[in-house]
Amino acid sequence: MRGWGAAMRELYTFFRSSTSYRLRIALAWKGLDYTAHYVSLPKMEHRTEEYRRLNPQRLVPLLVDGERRVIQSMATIEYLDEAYPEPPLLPRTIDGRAYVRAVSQMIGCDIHPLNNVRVLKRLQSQFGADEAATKSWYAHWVAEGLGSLESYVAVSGMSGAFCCGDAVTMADICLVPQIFNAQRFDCPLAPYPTLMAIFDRCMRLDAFTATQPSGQPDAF
Ligand SMILES: N[C@@H](CCC(=O)N[C@@H](CS)C(=O)NCC(=O)O)C(=O)O
Repeated sequence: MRGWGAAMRELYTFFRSSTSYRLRIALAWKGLDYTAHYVSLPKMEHRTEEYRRLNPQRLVPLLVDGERRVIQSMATIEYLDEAYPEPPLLPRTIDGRAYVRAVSQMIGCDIHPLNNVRVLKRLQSQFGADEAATKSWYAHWVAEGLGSLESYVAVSGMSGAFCCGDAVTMADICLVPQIFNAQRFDCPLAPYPTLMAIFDRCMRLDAFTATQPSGQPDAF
């Protein structure tokens, strides 16, 4: 184990949360141990006063690293990369970093927020969307987002075994959980051969498989 003692690092996580999965992968990739706290989204544990005191945004994940509390999964991955640089999750070159951040944000800013739990719930409570309508909304934004991402990664000239060359980066850490989400909602994935080839390669690595949703102690 590198870095600070395991007792000083804590992750607030929910097994099915793709943003939590991002951090589980990043921590595993860097060999950083932590104590997990399981926050059930269906039980609304993230909306309790107790959790709000830890994370005013009332979302998972939350990383506590010693004296630091870090929220927002992509900001947290960048934080981990600065605090524990090896192995790196951002490329050394300015072009590589711009590309990895762009891929990550296409997922983290333009796909995931539209399909988040509270957005789907709001569609149902405010507009009366039933399960079929909710699923169709979900599939629409996945198709729109992954379609653009497939084209971008395929023509970028930057990809290799992984999104950026042959090294795992934050981009792959954002991609894999998003594919898990798409699979859970039965979204067709055949139109994204480049992304799925990268996904398959990631899923041969321990950091991605050992941290996947179904293997988490809070999975049901
Ligand atoms: N941009 C934030 C998003 C965090 C987020 O939305 N987490 C979801 C789980 S994947 C959540 O806590 N959802 C609870 C809700 O929507 O009420 C991040 O990347 O950390």
